[in-house]
Amino acid sequence: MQTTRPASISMIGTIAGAVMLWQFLATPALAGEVKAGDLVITQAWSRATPGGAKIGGGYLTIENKGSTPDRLIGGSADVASKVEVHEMAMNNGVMTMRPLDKGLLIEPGKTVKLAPGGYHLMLFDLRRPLKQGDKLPVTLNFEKAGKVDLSLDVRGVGAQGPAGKGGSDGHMHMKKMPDGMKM
Ligand SMILES: [Cu+2]
Repeated sequence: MQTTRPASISMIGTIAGAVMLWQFLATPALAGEVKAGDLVITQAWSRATPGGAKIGGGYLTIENKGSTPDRLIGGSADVASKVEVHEMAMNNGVMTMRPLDKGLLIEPGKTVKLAPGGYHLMLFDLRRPLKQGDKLPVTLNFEKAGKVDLSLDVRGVGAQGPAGKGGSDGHMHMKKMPDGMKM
């Protein structure tokens, strides 16, 4: 949906732009598709953060259409001091998460989904709250595909979230999360 940007619309003409815009409005659940080498990234989104929350999450789907593996090793965002790739898992009945030190492997021909309750981007030290409807620019860093700019569509606080808060005392930054903040 890059074509909904004003610059592109002016290039392809008002009528075509209006059609594109209509298509965009008609399918609000579909985020834009971003291509980077053999990778196709779709459905990049985040969740609104309540009041003083300093941590946000990022979710997206990455497809590797090439014949060699790649790795999502990290990222950056103006809104955050640090962006990490995390994995969430049940550990002795407790939901914990940890950074993926070697990055997230994206095997050739496979699609990897970052979603609540599993792999996710973690945005630290948010400089402002994430608001529903925002387009949050982030840069992803892949081992082979390099740096990839995209934006996360910020959805509601409870969007596609797992039910319940869960006891999460196994991970340091979880302690800073206010009630109701779910990754
Ligand atoms: Cu995390």
